Amino acid sequence: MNLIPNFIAESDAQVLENWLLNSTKVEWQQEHFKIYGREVLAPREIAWFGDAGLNYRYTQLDHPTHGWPEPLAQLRDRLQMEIGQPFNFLLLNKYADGSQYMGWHRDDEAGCLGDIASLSLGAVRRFAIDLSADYAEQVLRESVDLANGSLLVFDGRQRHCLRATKRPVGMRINLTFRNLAL
Ligand SMILES: O=C(O)CCC(=O)C(=O)O
Repeated sequence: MNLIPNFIAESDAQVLENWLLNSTKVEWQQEHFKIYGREVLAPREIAWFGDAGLNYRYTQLDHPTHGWPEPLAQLRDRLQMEIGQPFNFLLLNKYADGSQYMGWHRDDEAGCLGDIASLSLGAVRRFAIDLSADYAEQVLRESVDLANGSLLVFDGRQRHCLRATKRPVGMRINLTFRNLAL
């Protein structure tokens, strides 16, 4: 896991956040999941982009892609150059306040290869990851506070989550660039 605190400048983070909130190209939606037969509303909103013709299917839902709008294509190009791996899919998460979160999970479905590059915009939120080796007796959890403009590169096969908080925090948007096996 590698944290780069100021991957993008505050002013660029603001421009990107405004675009993500206002562009008609970004279709935010709150998904429903079925858990033990019950319909549950996800405690966040999502949007997604990727190379035309892909479909990231997880939690039994399809996420088809139709290409990259300009500001996101630029960011993907920079990440590919600096991290040295391809990214063909982007999942965005929007947390309205501290009550919204992401539970513990792994991103190993649908052939997600290599590392995930995760850019944070807006409120500081705590991310936790379980770095324990498979079958280890000792649980090795690490937490990191993700601030505006920071980039976290991590292995999506390791369990991770975004904590809820009772602190009065504002909105946060998270961009997770991924490489799906074709
Ligand atoms: O919002 C975050 O930083 C976590 C996102 C995440 O866990 C995911 O997209 O898989």
